[in-house]
Amino acid sequence: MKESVIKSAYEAAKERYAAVGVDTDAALEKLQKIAISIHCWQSDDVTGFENLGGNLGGGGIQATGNYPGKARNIDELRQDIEEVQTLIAGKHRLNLHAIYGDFGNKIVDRDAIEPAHFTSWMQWAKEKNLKLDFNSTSFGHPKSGDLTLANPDKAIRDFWIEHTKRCREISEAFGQFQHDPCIMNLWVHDGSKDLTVNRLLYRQILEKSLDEIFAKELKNMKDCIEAKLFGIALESYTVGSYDFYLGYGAKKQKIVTLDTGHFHLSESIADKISALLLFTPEIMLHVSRPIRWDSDHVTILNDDLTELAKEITRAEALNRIHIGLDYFDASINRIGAYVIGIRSTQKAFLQGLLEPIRILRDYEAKGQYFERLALLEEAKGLPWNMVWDYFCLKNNIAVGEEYIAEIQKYEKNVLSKR
Ligand code: RNT
Ligand code: ZN
Repeated sequence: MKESVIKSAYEAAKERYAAVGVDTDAALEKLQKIAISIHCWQSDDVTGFENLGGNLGGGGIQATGNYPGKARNIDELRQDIEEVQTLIAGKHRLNLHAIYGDFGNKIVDRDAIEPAHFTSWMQWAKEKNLKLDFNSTSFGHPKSGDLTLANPDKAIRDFWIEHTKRCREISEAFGQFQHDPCIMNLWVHDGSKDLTVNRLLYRQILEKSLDEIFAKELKNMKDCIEAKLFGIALESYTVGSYDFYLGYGAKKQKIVTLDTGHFHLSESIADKISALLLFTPEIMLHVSRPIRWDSDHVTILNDDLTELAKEITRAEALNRIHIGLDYFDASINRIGAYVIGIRSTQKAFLQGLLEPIRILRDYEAKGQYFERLALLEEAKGLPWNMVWDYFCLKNNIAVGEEYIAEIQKYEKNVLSKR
């Protein structure tokens, strides 16, 4: 695309936005600083590099599709992330799961992982200007079963408590190394396929396990806890429901992770932001796209996402929000899936930053509700996309659909040879 066209379009957009009291340069400056925590697991369908012979199904999550080119080892995964980096603007983070350690050919069980298994990740991430985040992994293991941290069987429970404690130490090591707190997410699939008469019991056990895991104060990492509505084969009951973790997070001042696929489909995740901001320290997001269920489709720029981003910018809460992605589509080019999701998330936040909020709030304060609704409608058509194109140009990355050709090239030269 011609540089001069993008620039003059931006100048026109800038004027148009100024008319509704919005400074596009200031919005771009803020967008530049938004870091997205890129989930490593889209590149290999959540397989990981353990040599334990586990399978995903064990924990109620599922990647569907069989598109060629999936990353088969650490080098390929890193190569893919490096490719993604060339197609997105800004400085971002990489979100690792415990099963992605650098284990070589060794079998390292989950209760034996340590920071040393992630040294090469820390070094590589530093070279690539990425900060690391982390996740404990309860699924895809012979001891996963239906219950991990909420298991009445002490031996199994202790195994997972040990695993999660070790994950916190690994996160701490990341945080120290990168001089920036590592955000560690804890999600366990624990639940029941059919009716249970012990709802309280399992929740009591989970609470105790969490207390034990979090007993040690760590300074360079932050804990997040993630709820879920249900999982495949665990449909009747989820121990770590939203009520459970919201209560736990408010009481113990832990960060609650909002995965946009983990609620009833008609529930607004955007509406939760302002409530959580009042009672929990920060918020972690898992931006995903549920289709009929927690299907983890590639994130796209839809109303749910723009509303979520707007609620965050309206609350001026960007400094209290961690934006992570969480989807895994194995049916299309996986690098393309990354780039679509990351760019769409940035576009949503840009729209939030460009909202004519001052005038809208003024209308609202005066009870001018027709005017408020009219401007909200008109704002949807303001030329945010010209601002977006300019953002890409400024950052020296593919503008608009130009990135499609880049990904096709990568598929031809790299992915098709795997
Ligand atoms: C599962 C949760 C969880 C996982 C990742 C892989 O439903 O969303 O966050 O998707 O940890
Ligand atoms: Zn999630």
